[in-house]
Amino acid sequence: MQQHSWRPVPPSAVGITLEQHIAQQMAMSPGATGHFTALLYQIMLAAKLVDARVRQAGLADVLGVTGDTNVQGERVQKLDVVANEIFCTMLKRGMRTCAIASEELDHAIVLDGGGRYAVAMDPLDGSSNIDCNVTIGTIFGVWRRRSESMERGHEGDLLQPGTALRAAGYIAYGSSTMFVYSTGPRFGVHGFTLDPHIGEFFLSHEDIRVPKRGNTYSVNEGNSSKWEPSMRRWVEHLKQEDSATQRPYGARYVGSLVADAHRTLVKGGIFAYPADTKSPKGKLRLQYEANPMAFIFEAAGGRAITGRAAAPGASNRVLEVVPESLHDRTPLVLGSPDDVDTFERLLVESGA
Ligand code: AHM
Ligand code: MG
Repeated sequence: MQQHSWRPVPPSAVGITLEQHIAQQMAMSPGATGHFTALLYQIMLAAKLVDARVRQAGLADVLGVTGDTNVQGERVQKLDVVANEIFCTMLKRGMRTCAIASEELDHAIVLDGGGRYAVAMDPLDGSSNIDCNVTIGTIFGVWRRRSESMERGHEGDLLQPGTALRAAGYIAYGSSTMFVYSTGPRFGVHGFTLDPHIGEFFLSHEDIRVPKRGNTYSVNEGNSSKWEPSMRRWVEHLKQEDSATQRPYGARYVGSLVADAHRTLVKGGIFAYPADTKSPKGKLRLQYEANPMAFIFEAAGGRAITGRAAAPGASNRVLEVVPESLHDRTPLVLGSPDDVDTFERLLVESGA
């Protein structure tokens, strides 16, 4: 029988919508005021709007190069630009946000109005996959603002480490659309599938736990000539025969972080985007790609590290990296705890 890494939804929970789930989590949080709940509603609404545009891609002239005009003479926008506008507009209108960082924007948007939360997002990640109908996604992280006494938000509200995240999640626009989120290890990680007929997310993956070990690895091996030798040794190790550890591992790489991370979360295994000679700091962005995913994986019992062995007395958890600027990059290795442990052990043995 097939093993699932999430608890099958009990009959009582069937029919729970994402909105109801968020409300129930709020009811379990003493002192909750509703601001955080309202913010999550805005993110959910933006996700539905982006989903509608993704499903029309190719029909509605949203593919293509920014600056073109369509047959009606209107400006054609790239889907990632459209997604950014949708998320920013919903967050601004929702009045709960004081600062927004986006992969699409050079600078933070800081807002008046006393919103209590700062949101960092990649509104449509996996841009190389947009034009060829492969899964893409939105990634978001939510911090409580630092500038409590000020009316206007501040860029510093977005420059907090992942350990301070209050919530994180992603939306995968794939064969179905899924909204996966967590408000921390105490509340777990939950996945909702969009019913496209009525436009509502329903709980489909309750309390997702990443399997202790998997049997797939996910890395852009085309970059291996640019890797450190320890990375190449790790991949060679995964390809060796050893039935006790289910090796050789299978290779799976979509090139959309949301798709690769989601598969790893549900089925187990390991995903890595290491530093290489082309990207010495890694490719993925700390605040709106790596940190939200690290938060989700840790809440689901997995691990997320920077891909380097920890120095004595120091941590290599992604969540503990102190950001210096909005668009910082970091190497990222995440997945099943045993698989990340093995990665780390081989790194240490190679003296890396
Ligand atoms: P993007 O933000 O420009 O879309 O790039 C991020 C994406 C991730 O989704 C994915 O993990 C990675 O880049 C793939 O990079 P590569 O094509 O170098 O393998
Ligand atoms: Mg991205």
